[in-house]
Amino acid sequence: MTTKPVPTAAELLKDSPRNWGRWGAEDEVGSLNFLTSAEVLRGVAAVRQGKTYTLQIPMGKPGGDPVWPGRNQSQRINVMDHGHWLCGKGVEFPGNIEYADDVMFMYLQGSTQYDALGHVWCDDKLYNGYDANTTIGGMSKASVYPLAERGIVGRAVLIDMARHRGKPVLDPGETFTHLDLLAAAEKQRVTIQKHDILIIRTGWIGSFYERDRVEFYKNFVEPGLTYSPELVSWFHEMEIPNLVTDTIANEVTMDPVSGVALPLHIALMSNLGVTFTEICQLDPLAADCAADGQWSFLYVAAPLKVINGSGAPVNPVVIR
Ligand code: UVW
Repeated sequence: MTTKPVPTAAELLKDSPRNWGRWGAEDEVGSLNFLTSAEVLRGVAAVRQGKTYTLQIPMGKPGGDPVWPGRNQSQRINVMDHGHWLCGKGVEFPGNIEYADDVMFMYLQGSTQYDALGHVWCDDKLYNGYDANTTIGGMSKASVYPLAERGIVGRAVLIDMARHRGKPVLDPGETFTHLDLLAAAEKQRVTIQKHDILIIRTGWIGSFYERDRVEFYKNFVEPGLTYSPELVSWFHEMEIPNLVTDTIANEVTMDPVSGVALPLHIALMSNLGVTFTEICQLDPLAADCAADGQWSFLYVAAPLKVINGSGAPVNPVVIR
C-alpha cells in the first residue's frame, strides 16, 4: 500500500489568492481594511433589541481553560491581599485603605484571543510578504498591536453549524465547507453579506466544560471549516474581515484530504489577511438567536495592545 506524501502548506496553496500589497507595502491589518465607517454603520443598523453578549471564556477557571495542546494554563497569582494587613505586612496608607494585587502568567493565545496576522506563516514569509526574520525576539511586523489599535466593529452573522446538524456539538474532526455555511444560513433565514464578520458555532468550547479533560485532548482533532480552493475563493470574494469561532484554532486541525495541519491559517490569515478570533463562548448567544430568529447584529472587539505580540486576549461584545 502506498501512502500519499503530505505536501508543504506552500505547495498545497501555491495558486491560492493573496491580498499582499493590496493595502500597501506597510499594511498590518489586512482584511480589517474592509471595515470602513460605512460598515460600522451597517453593523449599528443591525442592532434591534439592545441585548448584549460577551464572548470571552473565563480565565483561570478551576479545572483548566481550553488551550492548544502544548500550551500551559493561565496562572493568576495573588501578590497582595487582606492577609498582608492581618499580619502587619501591608503598606500603611493615610486613611488606612487596603488593596488586593495579583499577576497573571499566560500564553497570549491561552484564552479567547485575536491572532496577529503574522502569527502563522510558511515558506519564510508572513502576511503581506514580511520576512519570517521579523518574528525573531518579538514580532516587529504584522503583530497584534495594529489590530488592537484599530479595533474591530461591524455587522456580524452567527452561523450555528451544530444546530444545523441537529446536535449539541460537532464531533472531533467533523468538517464543513462554505456551502454548508450557506445552507445553514438559509435555514436560519439570514444572509451572509459581503464584509460581514463571520461567527461560527460548533459547540466545541462549550463542551470542554462538560467533558473529561483527558478525553478532550486525546487524539486532538477539532471540528471546523475544511480547506478547498473554492472555500478560499468564497472568503476572498465575500471579503470577510474576521472569522470568529468557538474552537481553539478556527478550522479542522488536520486537513483530511492533504494531511496538512491548519492550512486555513495560511490560506485565510496569512494570504488574505482575514483576522482570526478563537476560543469564543457562543452557546448563550446562539440560544438567544435561535429563540427569536435574529442571527445578525453589531460586533465590537479590540484585543489588548501587546507590543510585538503574536496575539492578545479579547472579550468581544455583541449587541443585538
Ligand atoms: C496555533 O498557533 C497552532 O494555533 P492558534 O491559531 O489556535 O493559536
